[in-house]
Amino acid sequence: MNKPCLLPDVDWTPLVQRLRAAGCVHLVTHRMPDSDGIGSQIALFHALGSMGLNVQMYNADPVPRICRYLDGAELIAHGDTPPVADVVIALDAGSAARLSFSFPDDCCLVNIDHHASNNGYGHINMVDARYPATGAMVYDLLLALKTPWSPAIAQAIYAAILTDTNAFRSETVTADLHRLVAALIDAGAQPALAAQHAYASHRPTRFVLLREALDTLKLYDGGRSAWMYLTQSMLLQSHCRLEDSEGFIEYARSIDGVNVSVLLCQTGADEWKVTFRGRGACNVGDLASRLGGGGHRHAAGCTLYGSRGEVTQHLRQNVEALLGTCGE
Ligand SMILES: [Mn+2]
Repeated sequence: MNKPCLLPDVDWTPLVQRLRAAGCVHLVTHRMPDSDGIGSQIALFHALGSMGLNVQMYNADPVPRICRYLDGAELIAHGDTPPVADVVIALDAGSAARLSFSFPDDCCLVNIDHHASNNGYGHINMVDARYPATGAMVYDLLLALKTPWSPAIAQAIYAAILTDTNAFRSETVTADLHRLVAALIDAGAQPALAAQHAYASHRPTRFVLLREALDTLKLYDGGRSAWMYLTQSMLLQSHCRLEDSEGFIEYARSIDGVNVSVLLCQTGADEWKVTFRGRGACNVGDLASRLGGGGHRHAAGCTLYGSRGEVTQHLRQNVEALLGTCGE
């Protein structure tokens, strides 16, 4: 059966032509990579390799635990010195700052991303917020490249889509997306394996941290906003890293009547990584952009500086204003 393209009106031709003329390609995703970034990277790595290109995967940060089972994850290097390449493809990175590298002027920077807040920092920009995941963009790109499919490629793209749709629970899930996913399963993707690694492979210490985080859960704005925080001492005491808190915000988000949820994670003495989730008309992507970050309509984030009290107060005002504009 032919694989269905997800968004047939997207023109991949300029990128396909550039890749056919490429020699060395460097694939990179954002800092603190997630399954969408890593899955996209691995799928494209296998596909471009089958075209005979010299492909390398290199990120600022290591591969998170939940992605290490993917075939090819062991080939992803990390550090501060990216490889030299004539084409650099940034995947799932909403801004150049999220990559943490600067690239030589003579390389062609390709920006493949589905964040609405993406500012088009590449020489070739394939940015489309209609896609549920960057992995789904790579799927359409591979159809345009006409490269052969393998179970490793299908699994990597499946993993990307699974987590970016919050396990097929987001508003971005459509019948066309399910047809795409069916094609991935036909090509060898294993949904149960992906779910096992994404949602049932936590370290026990995560639950020590979760208990701490849930202790901080508070509702404000008449029950329409839910707030949680994590400090560095909580991480230290529970022997956890920031990646162990992946998914904590879903507890705040899952409360009936909550339209905006906020998780503050302390990443430095006066530095806070803020994660937002929105519901209905509450566009937290716009809010995060105004605060110097970015993301999607219902999932976004930013970094703020100050004491927890200062940052919380600033956020409370902004969230209250947002709730005021998006009705019940
Ligand atoms: Mn993504």
